[in-house]
Amino acid sequence: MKIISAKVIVCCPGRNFVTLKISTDQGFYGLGDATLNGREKAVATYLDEYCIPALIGRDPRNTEDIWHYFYRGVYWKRGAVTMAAVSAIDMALWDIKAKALNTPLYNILGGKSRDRILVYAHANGKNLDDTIEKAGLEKEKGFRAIRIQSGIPGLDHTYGVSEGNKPYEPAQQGLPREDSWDTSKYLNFVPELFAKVRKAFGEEIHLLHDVHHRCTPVEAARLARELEPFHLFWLEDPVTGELQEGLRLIRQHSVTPVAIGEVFNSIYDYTTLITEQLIDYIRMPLVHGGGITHLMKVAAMASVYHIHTGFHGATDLSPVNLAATLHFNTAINNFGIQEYMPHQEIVHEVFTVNYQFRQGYLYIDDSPGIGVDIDEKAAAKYPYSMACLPVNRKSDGTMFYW
Ligand code: GCO
Ligand code: MG
Repeated sequence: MKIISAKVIVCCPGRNFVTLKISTDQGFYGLGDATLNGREKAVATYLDEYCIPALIGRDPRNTEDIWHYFYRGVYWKRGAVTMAAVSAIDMALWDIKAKALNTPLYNILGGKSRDRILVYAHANGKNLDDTIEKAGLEKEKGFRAIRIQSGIPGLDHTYGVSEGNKPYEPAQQGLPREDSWDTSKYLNFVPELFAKVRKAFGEEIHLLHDVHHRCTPVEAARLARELEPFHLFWLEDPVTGELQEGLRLIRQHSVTPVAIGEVFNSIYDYTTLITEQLIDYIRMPLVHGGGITHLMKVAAMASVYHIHTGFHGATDLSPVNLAATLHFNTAINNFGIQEYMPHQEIVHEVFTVNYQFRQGYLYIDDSPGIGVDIDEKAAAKYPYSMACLPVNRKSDGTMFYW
């Protein structure tokens, strides 16, 4: 089998997505997600200019060799843009490989370790009461795990909280919005938030929280310790991803489980964290972490240290990534939980999907390959529209992490 062509489809059904479609001489084609929120065109260009010409003529079944060609073989390796491109190639090749064998992707990744995938929902209210109400609505939908984010008294915009009644979407049209931040207001509020949420729902719901990289190690250690009585499923990104040593301080002070890595893109971002057992969940998604070939290795390494997966799954990761991830989660032993933020209806005009939510779990069907298709005519109706993630400043104007 040979790759005869490949193209990048950039579309904006409500938000931007970058999809790679690789076609073969035997009629099979594969899809890969290459979406990097706010930097979509950089990945599209990397694929168009540098990767696609080097893919033509290769046997798509050689996923390991092709992965190393675009990773090890490239002098300027790693980085979010490069790895999103590598991920899309890898995902599309595994899609082809499974379709050629007429079997769902999970079958060639190890078969079924489970029939359903535990997912977590998002409750993001304007304030404490609103957040409890929103969490109640998610519980009524059947979710057994809910991420709790809330507006913080005294701050105008808070990470994770939607505008008005719209679904949460961090990327805004045009140049980045400037948010403002105050760590002490945040740290004083969050323990009270979790005390009330736990009281309202009891112990049977899993609660999660995303710090979104905004604490120093000692602040994060204080937060993790103060949240201990409320038994979080996890505390996410308590410190910035690039500061691996920061996780040591959190571990020394608390047993609140920690998840990290949605902005990671290499196994080398994880080696200290895994081998020193500083974390409990890996979040680096297939779409930004080099696809199935690479994540299989990261997950295997994590499993040696009793660390589980909990992959990033916000709406800026396309349905192609979500479906591929569900196959991956179905097959591996050390699956933990999957983030699930449903895409808006308009997204499904472009992408037809093979997964369904029921009572707290996602179910993937047994169609061959990844099982997601793209309607290119529908995609053409929604051209790219520039949108960026916000930036963040402390209340005195100092540039900060968003
Ligand atoms: C999450 C993430 C997202 C990111 C977004 C950036 O845990 O789901 O933190 O909300 O901010 O995906 O593009
Ligand atoms: Mg996050």
